Amino acid sequence: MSVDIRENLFPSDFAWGAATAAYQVEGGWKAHGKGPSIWDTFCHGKGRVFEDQNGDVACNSYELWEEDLRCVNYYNKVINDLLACNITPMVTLYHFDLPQALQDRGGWKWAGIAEVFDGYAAFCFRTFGDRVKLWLTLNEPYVCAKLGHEDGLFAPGVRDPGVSLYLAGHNMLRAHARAWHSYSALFRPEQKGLISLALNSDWAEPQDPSSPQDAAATERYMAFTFGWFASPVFMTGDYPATMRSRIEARSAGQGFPAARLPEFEEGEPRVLGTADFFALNHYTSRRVRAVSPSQTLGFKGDQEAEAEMDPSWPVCGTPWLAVVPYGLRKLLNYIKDACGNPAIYITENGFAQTGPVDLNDSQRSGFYRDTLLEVCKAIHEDGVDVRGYFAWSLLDNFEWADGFSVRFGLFHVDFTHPELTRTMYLSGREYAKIIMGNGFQSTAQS
Ligand code: PNW
Repeated sequence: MSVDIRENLFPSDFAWGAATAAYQVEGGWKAHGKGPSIWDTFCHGKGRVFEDQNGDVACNSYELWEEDLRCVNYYNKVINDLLACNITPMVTLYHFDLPQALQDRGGWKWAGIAEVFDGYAAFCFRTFGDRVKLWLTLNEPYVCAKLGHEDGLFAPGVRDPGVSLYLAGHNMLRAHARAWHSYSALFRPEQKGLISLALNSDWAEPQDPSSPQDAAATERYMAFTFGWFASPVFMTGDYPATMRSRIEARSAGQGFPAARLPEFEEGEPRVLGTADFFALNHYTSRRVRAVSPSQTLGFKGDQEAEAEMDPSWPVCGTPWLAVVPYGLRKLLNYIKDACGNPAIYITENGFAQTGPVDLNDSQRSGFYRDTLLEVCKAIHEDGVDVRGYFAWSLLDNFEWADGFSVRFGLFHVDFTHPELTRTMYLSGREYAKIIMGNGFQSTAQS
């Protein structure tokens, strides 16, 4: 079936959205009795974030959502305001900012965190679940594990190659599974919502398409990034076989008493099937090549693959983000095949701007258009069940270790102005037109 870009291109009930995250926009870091989170601690240290910036105030959404909002009712008010504006909230329970008090007990490396998370999730279901029907437990466990516990580039800033990331990832899966089971057993019968977790994934292709070594390295790369969390939840209930066998063999060779990749234990809540839809955060693509085996302890040695940019791909504001719209279509097909054709929400996708502010961000507008055309092809030509697309992000915000130097917003935020003035970018207007037309009918020339 060919796609006519002058027609409505998306299903009539397609969900359009824009995403944010608490630490990145709210500020209010000590407001109304809030204790510090690991990102507060991380940013208040030196040399970790661009120009030692922090999210103490960020976009100050905590106050600017409406001046008279106060702590207890903040999220209730946000949810009610969204519903009043005919916007359906999809709520993420954990987006990188763990309470520091839990980090002090070991954070995601502490097995007990699964019960604590489950209790917190149940509180949220009980408090907000009458109105919130779409839930995500965790945002990007891969990024939290790898950047937070292997590279130390994100909070909690742990640099412990090859060990901590697997433990943190494992406890995140245990926590997620418990929350899904609690929702299913205790809340779903009445609240009738859906719950999943947001997994980030690049699309990967072999550096040399004719090289079997590069093809195998590409498979390993997908197994170690996508499969690490998708396989336990959507495919087999365990980590990918290649992760298990490689890490087991290497751990033994490195003198560890047990494999560095934990086991899912008998008697623990089942992880397989604990997602009611697939939530995908996608930003970029990579070319992957095989590297020589190395005994160096770490995720990279376990994976034995090197991911690189294709020089022909344009790079937007931040160096890791090559713009490859077709990669999203390929990845959607990959998920369809690997995970049994799940309903998919694209819960984050976006384009970064750095340097001088350009409100006339035609490149970003073009990025959204090109990318959404690929999503359309995936829906209509490939039969992928894509249910929604949420742009990252609604507002320019605190971009983690890049501070305020990298801007992803549909709205510019003037962080030098005391009122943190919001101004819509051209891309915000163009995205609104796409949403209004449920496709490209009002913007397409061809
Ligand atoms: C996601 N990387 O994180 C997060 O969910 C958002 O909070 C964030 O603002 C957005 O992407 C843009 O970066 C990522 O280094 C952070 O590959 C870093 C990477 C990928 C995703």
